[in-house]
Amino acid sequence: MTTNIIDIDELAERLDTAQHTVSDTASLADSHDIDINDAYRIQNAVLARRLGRGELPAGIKLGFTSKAKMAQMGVSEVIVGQLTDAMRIADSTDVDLSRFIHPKIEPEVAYRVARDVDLDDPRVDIEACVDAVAPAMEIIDSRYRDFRFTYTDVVADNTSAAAFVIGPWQPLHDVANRAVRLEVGSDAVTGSTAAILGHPVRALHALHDIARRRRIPLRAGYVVLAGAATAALPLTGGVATCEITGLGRISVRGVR
Ligand code: OOG
Ligand code: MG
Repeated sequence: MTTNIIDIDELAERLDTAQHTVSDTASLADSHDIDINDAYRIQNAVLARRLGRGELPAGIKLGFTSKAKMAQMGVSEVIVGQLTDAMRIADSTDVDLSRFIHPKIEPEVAYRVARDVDLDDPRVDIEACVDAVAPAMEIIDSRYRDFRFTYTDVVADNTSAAAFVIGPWQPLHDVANRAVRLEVGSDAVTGSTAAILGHPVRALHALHDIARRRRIPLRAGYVVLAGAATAALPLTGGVATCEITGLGRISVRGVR
């Protein structure tokens, strides 16, 4: 039985508790009729709880900007989630895997927002609002059992955001058609930045559009993760490395 009476705070509490107690929860869609507006409201309420614990906004991530990810997760529309400073892991350091339920890692392109974006000014060129680009990896950790969710579930769950690593920033330049390689232990997956909506810069335009519609602030200093270029790999113990031709190589080591 599903219900269409939705208590945003109760569902946000459930997802937030799953995250910080490192225990999974059932799909919200099993018991509730949630539409996309409710899903973003729940996401904001989850974020509010994190900010209430002293975390600071650090950026925005896009999800499902590549066919590989859409196919892996069975979902087909671009989504956004919110990053905080507590999710940031320094390049070439250890990450404590006991923080996560069932972490996966994926290669990303990161952009840096150079100035606050006025969402009401139709003349704003989003590409002119970013000044740097870097190789990155995202650790995703769905709060849902077995990483199974619907489109609205994953939006409510802050698009599985759990942690991210950014490599050295380079002045903004075109990163079309760059080879991407992710290695985790003996597992590897390869792809191209072209998998990100044809060109990663299109992720910025998609973000600008969603940010305007959903009133998501884009502030100076924010990181934007453009979305994975390949399917994600399970993050087990050992070293995970991402290399993007011309952008560089970054790594983290999963430890328990
Ligand atoms: C949702 C997050 C998708 C991406 O880069 O496409 C995402 C998930 O796969 O659990 O971050
Ligand atoms: Mg991602």
